[in-house]
Amino acid sequence: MSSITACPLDCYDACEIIFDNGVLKGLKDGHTNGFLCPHLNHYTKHATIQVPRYKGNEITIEEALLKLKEMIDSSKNEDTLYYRGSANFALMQEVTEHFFSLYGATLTDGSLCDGAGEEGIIQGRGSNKNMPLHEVAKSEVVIFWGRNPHTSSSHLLPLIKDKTIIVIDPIKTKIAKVADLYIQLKPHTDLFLAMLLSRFLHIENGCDEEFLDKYASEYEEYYELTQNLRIKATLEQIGVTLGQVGDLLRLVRGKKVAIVCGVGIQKYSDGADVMRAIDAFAAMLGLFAKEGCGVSYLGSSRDGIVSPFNKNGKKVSKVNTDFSLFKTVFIQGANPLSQMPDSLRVRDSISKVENIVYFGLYENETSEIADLVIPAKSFLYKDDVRTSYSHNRISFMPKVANIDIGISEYELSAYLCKEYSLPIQSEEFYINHFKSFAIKRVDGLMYVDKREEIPYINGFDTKDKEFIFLDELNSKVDEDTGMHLITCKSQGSLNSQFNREESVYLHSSLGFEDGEVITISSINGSVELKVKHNDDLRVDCVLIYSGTKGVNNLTSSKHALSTKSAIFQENKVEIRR
Ligand SMILES: Nc1nc2c(c(=O)[nH]1)N[C@H]1C(S)=C(S)[C@@H](COP(=O)(O)OP(=O)(O)OC[C@H]3O[C@@H](n4cnc5c(=O)[nH]c(N)nc54)[C@H](O)[C@@H]3O)O[C@H]1N2
Ligand SMILES: Nc1nc2c(c(=O)[nH]1)N[C@H]1C(S)=C(S)[C@@H](COP(=O)(O)OP(=O)(O)OC[C@H]3O[C@@H](n4cnc5c(=O)[nH]c(N)nc54)[C@H](O)[C@@H]3O)O[C@H]1N2
Ligand code: SF4
Ligand SMILES: [Mo]
Repeated sequence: MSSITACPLDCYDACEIIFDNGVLKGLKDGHTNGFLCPHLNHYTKHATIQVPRYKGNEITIEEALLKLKEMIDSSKNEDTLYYRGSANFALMQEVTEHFFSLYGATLTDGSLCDGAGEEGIIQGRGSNKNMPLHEVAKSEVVIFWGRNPHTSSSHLLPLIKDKTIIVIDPIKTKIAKVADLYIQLKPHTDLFLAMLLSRFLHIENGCDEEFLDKYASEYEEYYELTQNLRIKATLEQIGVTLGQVGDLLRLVRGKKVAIVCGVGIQKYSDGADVMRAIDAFAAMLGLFAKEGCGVSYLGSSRDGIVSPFNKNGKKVSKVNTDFSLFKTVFIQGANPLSQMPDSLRVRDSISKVENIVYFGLYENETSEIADLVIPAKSFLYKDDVRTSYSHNRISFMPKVANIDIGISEYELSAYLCKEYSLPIQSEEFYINHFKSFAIKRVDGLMYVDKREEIPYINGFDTKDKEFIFLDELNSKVDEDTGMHLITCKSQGSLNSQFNREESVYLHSSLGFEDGEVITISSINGSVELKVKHNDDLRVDCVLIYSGTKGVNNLTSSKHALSTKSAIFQENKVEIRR
């Protein structure tokens, strides 16, 4: 018998799946287009944790739950930390937070992902409403600005086949190789490129004045701010030519343009300003409130959904968490020992915790050090509903098969709520609650009811409905000649899940041999990795993919300037034999 479900992974696409006798296939209808990516094509082949264990010894699920309760009981409520990652994006994942919040444990806030960019968007527009996939499909020109669609959003590719493509990325990605215009700028200089583009657009009288007068009337002041940049010197420093600026403006003027941004541009302390400057360029072009135009980034997957769960409580940042302050740390759907910045600090801080609980699917650095390991059920074996941060579909995810291994988030929470006499509704109640936000549109598919298809159609969500431009230039072009760490997503892994990378990628002209082991270091720490040559990189870039063991020894756990977001690419690195 076949059933329809959806991929739960932290991915723009949120594909819909036909589960047919153990085989997963992409749904033909809608954006999934009949294909899945390698993660889901091989999903059932990855070995999962089968049996719970305590201090290395196998135990039953019942014993594991008793142990968990004992650990929670062993200290004051707020001395238990609840730390959830983003491995599974479905809505029922938060039911555990409901328990820990009611119980009075400490929760987390902050972002390891898109937080700085989101903050910049909110500063400018008053909210983060995303240009959905279906609108990108209606554009004539697509600018991939720090997004690598072949790796992280492959279901966008069939939708943009005949469009003009522009790519802005320090790596000559697969999409860059077929682009009409490719700009291989120096990392962490997008703010200046975006400002110069706005300035030249204004000089060429290319701004959409009708739109600006109505929705972004402070644009002349912003133009003045862009005049603080010295044109020739800045272009030289960022690795862009005047010709490229001219070409870009020629390709976008008067066209329906989608600027598709990824997290690559904002893994820096001033990541919010970078995103806001790109938004400002979009505003100067009048790309908001029009069909087929806009800026696509990571919207909120929860936009339009009201959570039925309790989520209040004291919160600490998930970027620089001081684990040592807690007696019990409950980790769900995350691998903080690999994916948080500054791994050496994380390892040291968490080593002081008496009770570390890991609730997940796979063995990894975190399960290795956990005192109590509780296997989760994968999405195939539990009921859920999911929404996306890149499109407006809502997908139902019924349990497609039964399994005796592991426990679902709902089952675990129901047990704990019962033990502590805290209120929890039935699983069916929550699933129906989430389903109530779905509406069937003319194409026969389900969408989140309250999301605008064309964001900001009635103006921005700021006080006077106007876009708020950056009014200060707080950053300078980084003139340090050190090597830039690029740590983006790999094709084979989803962060630290599935087939993880093991190499450092360098331009061959740097003189290191393919296959030799080198040391990469920063002010935070170092890692040894095998070299692989990649001449699609700029010579000043060191590429170590997310999920590579040890990559976060190099990264800083400082927050971005205006929000609690990680800045994985802020540190410069050194390489040596
Ligand atoms: N296969 C696969 N897919 C994934 C993931 C995965 O691990 N693997 N992870 C998922 C998650 S959690 C997320 S958040 C998304 C993110 O997916 P994307 O938004 O695509 O993010 P990244 O891969 O981090 O970076 C994208 C591009 O930004 C470029 N870049 C880096 N620094 C700069 C810079 O300073 N300026 C500019 N202009 N470009 C820069 C990189 O070279 C890279 O090509 O992907 C999701 N999808
Ligand atoms: N150097 C570097 N570091 C990065 C990044 C980078 O680009 N470079 N990217 C950052 C970003 S954007 C993100 S989003 C984070 C991601 O970091 P994490 O959120 O830690 O994600 P994963 O590495 O995918 O680890 C998730 C674990 O969750 C478990 N899991 C999967 N499904 C389920 C489930 O249904 N239930 C439960 N209970 N557990 C499950 C699996 O065991 C898996 O090992 O990493 C960040 N770290
Ligand atoms: S592309 Fe993304 S949503 Fe689609 S199957 Fe792969 S990981 Fe899942
Ligand atoms: Mo992410």
